Amino acid sequence: ESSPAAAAPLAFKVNSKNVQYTDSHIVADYHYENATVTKGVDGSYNVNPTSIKYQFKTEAKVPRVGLMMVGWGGNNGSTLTASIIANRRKLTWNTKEGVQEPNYFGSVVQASTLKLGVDVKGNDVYIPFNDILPMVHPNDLVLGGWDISGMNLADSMTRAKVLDYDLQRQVKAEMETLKPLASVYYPDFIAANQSDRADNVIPGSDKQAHVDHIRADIRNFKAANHLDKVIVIWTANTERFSSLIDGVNDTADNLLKSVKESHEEVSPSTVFAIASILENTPFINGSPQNTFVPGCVELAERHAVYIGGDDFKSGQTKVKSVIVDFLVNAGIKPVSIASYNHLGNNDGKNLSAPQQFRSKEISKSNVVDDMVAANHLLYKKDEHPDHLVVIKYIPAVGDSKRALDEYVSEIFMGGRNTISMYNTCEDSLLASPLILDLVILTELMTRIEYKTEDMAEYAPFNSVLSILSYMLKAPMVPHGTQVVNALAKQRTAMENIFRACVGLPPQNDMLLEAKTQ
Ligand code: NAI
Ligand code: DG6
Repeated sequence: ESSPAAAAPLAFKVNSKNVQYTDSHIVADYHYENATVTKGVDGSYNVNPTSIKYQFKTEAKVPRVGLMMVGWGGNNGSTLTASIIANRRKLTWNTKEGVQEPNYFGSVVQASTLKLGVDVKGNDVYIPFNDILPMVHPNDLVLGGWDISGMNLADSMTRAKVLDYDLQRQVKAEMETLKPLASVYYPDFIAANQSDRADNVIPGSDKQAHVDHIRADIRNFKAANHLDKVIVIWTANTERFSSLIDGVNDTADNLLKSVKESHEEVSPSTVFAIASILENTPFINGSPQNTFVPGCVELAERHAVYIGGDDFKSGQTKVKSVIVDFLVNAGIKPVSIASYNHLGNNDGKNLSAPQQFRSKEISKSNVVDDMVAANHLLYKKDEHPDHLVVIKYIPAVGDSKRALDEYVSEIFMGGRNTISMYNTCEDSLLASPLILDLVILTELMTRIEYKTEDMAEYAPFNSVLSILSYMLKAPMVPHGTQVVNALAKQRTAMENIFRACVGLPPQNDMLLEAKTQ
């Protein structure tokens, strides 16, 4: 193994007895304040404030990290690769608007800021999000991955038709040297219309051999590139859901047995997840299918490996998780949400098949449940707005997805408010930065441990990384815990957990300094 890169100087230091900086770690004492609520027999609530003492320990040295993408030759994979090369080499390119410089817009970690505190005059002070704790820079990621299509990354980029020609031209030679590893292909899981891409597949139908093959790929990639860590992300085609069958994928042992027996319900994405977990490598699912069958989650927990999913949350759903949150918190009652999409890229082609569309329909449909459930003044128990999701494939629009949404809400005294939205964007330019955020934050989480007063040793967080929810349409959470879809809450959770790691209290916007002058 290579030695980690030298620790970069920290962007700030917190002057507090609760925070210690050692040569290798940031150690912070933190009081987690909450309130436990119980309902009395008369219907009134009893509220008991709680305070739990945590200690967070963060390894400060940023390691050398590899990102392996499953579906590397797709629109997201090729776009992200070309964009990282352009950023690394500080390339500029001509467009009809003028000269364009590379950036990481759309990445929370790279292009957003976070409030650190207030200055002596009470004005907010913001830092880059990635200064809150030491994080990997995308330019330093070593890229690799698999695809059932054997095209090199330059040809994949041309096929994707996402980036401007003048940029493609400049990264072509480097991209030509990049070729995806052969992958696991079970035709039954993705649309039949994808079969003509599948010219780069691992032979045979022995699923145990496939798991072993992918494990060896991860090990070899790590060794060849002198990496400290690898993160694997699924950005391949949306698969159909796997059937959940007792004895097949319900427990970790049954799932491993099903792999040995090459059971038909073990999907390619689950093969990749199992291989990654067994290699102690975090695995993120950027597509909607149920890769993380219960046995796979148990396997991750058994090996204490981080997993996260499901389905990148790029445009329509992100807006939905803002708008519905705003309406419901304004006391306005959404009664119907109709969401139409049409797009012409390979993702749209794959989603034109009913079973793959169904996976996406499910992940796009459950995104307002928590916001609705939070307001019992507007909604009765189990009442929901009507919610429809339509996706159509129109080749001519390519990667430029169109999303049309109509929100109808009930307002004061029986009135109606209709909000209509039309959103056009290159889908892959929204999704690619999310891959970076997911990978960078997952890697950071592998360097954070916690301890409460009744724990003798530090421990990692739960294997299911719900802190990634901001980037995911159907966020996975630890078993039995609540899902949060509201975008603002998801962002606040990220900020406050990272602030806790440097001994800072949760964000608040009270501005009492100003209000009590
Ligand atoms: P794409 O269709 O351009 O790329 C997918 C790639 O996966 C293709 O190159 C295909 O050959 C490959 N592939 C299929 N099965 C494979 C397997 N078993 N192993 C290895 N490679 C395999 O799709 P795109 O646009 O890059 O999206 C990727 C995934 O991300 C899709 O599932 C999509 O639904 C999901 N997603 C995309 C968003 C976006 O805005 N682009 C947003 C949310 C999710
Ligand atoms: C059309 O819905 C195709 C999908 O793959 C979406 O583009 C993707 O899931 C993004 O969805 P959203 O709702 O996050 O914009």
